[in-house]
Amino acid sequence: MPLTQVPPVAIGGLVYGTAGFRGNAEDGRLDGVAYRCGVIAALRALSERGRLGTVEPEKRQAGQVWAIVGVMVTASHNPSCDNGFKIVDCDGGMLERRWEQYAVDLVTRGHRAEDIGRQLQHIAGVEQISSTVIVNARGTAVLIGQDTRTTSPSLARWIHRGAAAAAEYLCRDEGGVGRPSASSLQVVDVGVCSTPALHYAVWRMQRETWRPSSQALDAAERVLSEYEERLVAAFVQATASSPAAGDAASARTTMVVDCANGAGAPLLQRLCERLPPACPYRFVLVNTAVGDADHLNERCGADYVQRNRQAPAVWDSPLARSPPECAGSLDGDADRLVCFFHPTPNALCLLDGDHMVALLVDFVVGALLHASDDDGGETVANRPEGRRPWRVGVALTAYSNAACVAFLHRLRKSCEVQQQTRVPNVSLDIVFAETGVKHLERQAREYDIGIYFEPNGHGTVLWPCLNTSPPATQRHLPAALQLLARLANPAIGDGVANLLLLLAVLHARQWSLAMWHDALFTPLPAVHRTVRVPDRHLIVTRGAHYELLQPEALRDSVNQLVQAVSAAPPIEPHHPADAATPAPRVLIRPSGTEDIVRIYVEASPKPLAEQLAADVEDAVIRILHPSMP
Ligand code: G16
Repeated sequence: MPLTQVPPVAIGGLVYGTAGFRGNAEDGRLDGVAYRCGVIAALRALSERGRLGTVEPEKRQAGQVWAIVGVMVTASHNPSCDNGFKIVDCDGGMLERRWEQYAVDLVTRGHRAEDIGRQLQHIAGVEQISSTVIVNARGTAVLIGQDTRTTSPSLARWIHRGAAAAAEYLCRDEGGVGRPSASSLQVVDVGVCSTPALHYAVWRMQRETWRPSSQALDAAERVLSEYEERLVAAFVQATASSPAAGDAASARTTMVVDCANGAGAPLLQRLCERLPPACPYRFVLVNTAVGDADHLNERCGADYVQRNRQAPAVWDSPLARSPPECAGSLDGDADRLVCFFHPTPNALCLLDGDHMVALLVDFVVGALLHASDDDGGETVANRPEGRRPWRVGVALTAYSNAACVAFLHRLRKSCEVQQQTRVPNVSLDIVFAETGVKHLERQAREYDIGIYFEPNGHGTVLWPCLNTSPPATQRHLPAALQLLARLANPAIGDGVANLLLLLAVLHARQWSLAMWHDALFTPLPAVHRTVRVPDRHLIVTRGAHYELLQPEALRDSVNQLVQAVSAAPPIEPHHPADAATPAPRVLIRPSGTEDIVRIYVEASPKPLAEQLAADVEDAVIRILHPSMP
């Protein structure tokens, strides 16, 4: 398809927000954005092909590795009328910032075919995408995945057209010489999959060599099925190796999983079918109506449960009448998870990303400390060459509850105290990043083991030590952690993989969800609110803790409100180990995925948090939406 039949971008002022482009997709409004995402994905893959050819000539000799970029069609937790695009970079992670900017330029300024052509040439020049690369682009592919929205298949076709047109246009620019054959840049649609599965496919394929006969679709389907096999195998092994394995089937725990009527449902169904009868968990999947777009994320899913502290509506199961003791909710594209249980029929206890990060850090640090006990009397003198303390890093956002942060600091302190009299084996850092997996992931990758989570249920454990350390270090990673590493998605946070990972850890500890909930910390009362205003971008903040800078009137109002409640009489400590209850906190920021302002208030006791949140909401409306009554 030539560049002359380019659909227009029907939505103004789009930004590559927290996780790509998003908007209302009705009436083809996102077709133009899809097309331009295809263009960018093709260019990114071609630039990677060029880099592999010049920078890593040894790979040429060993056989070429794939140069792959993914585009996921999804608006994740948003309502079903929305859709969007998450571009998966060549390493399986989030798109590099420079390329985000190219994408924004193309979407906001590439109005006509000529504009797109000019920008294409500009990017090809800056990124040194040579004519040789464009013509000989075998082993280069754009993989398209889609969630279950009704608009996804047609948007996937527009991505396909954009990617193919970009490659064709650049070839034509070479004077018509060496027009690419059909197999040069391959653009393939893998159909419905979870976002993390697409990340995994890209991550895995770029570690493989291709042959002249290789078809990207075959390779993608193979690695996607390998992703499922890997998860099942690691979960079976992790839950079989615990001391309690082999107990009677009656001891099995039933885990109810709300699939949000989205892309996680078919994936989890396939995984569950392959679990052996001896598996200590029995999964009951609810909200699996993927053909019914109206029900996607509708009163269900991770976002709904986390923000409302409410159990999901269950559309397709009698379980609605008997609240489960062990449950989890995925979101529409299955990249996040929250867990919950009902201590009494009408109450809900939530286990969000804070509980997940606390459990996993506790487990990882504990395993590393314990491993050093097993080493017995290691000294600086007899420590094997190349071995140094494990650097464990935890990356959080300002939305993490102060009680969780306090727990992690206590853990860091206790880790230091335990190692005072011997050669330290573990160090623990706690760092903060702005909202968004893309920010957290960059921070977490700086460590040997990086753990990042957002309270909304996005997160994972990353194991950079397994890719970069000398093999000697790998051998010293305790077996329990090597197993966890196989359960975690190596490319990105993954709701389905995390479900299995967390259950494996709970099984190893012989903990129920209730024990997990009570064991680590008690969150301070927190309230989330969202407000729709005419222009959410009037809110300007600074840094990972979202210091409010603009509008000044709002900043001053919020400061006054916080000071007023801070001056209130002291409150009882919320956790016995906390010396004092932290001060009330208010965060206000524009969402990067929805046309809303997010307000987060943390204060104790709960009625104070509720009142403060209501007052802050009033201030936001008064200052940013003066016409509202
Ligand atoms: C995306 C991002 C998350 C972020 C969430 C909400 O998730 O990947 O990191 O927490 O959006 O972002 P915001 O507060 O800016 O709306 P998802 O699951 O919606 O793709």
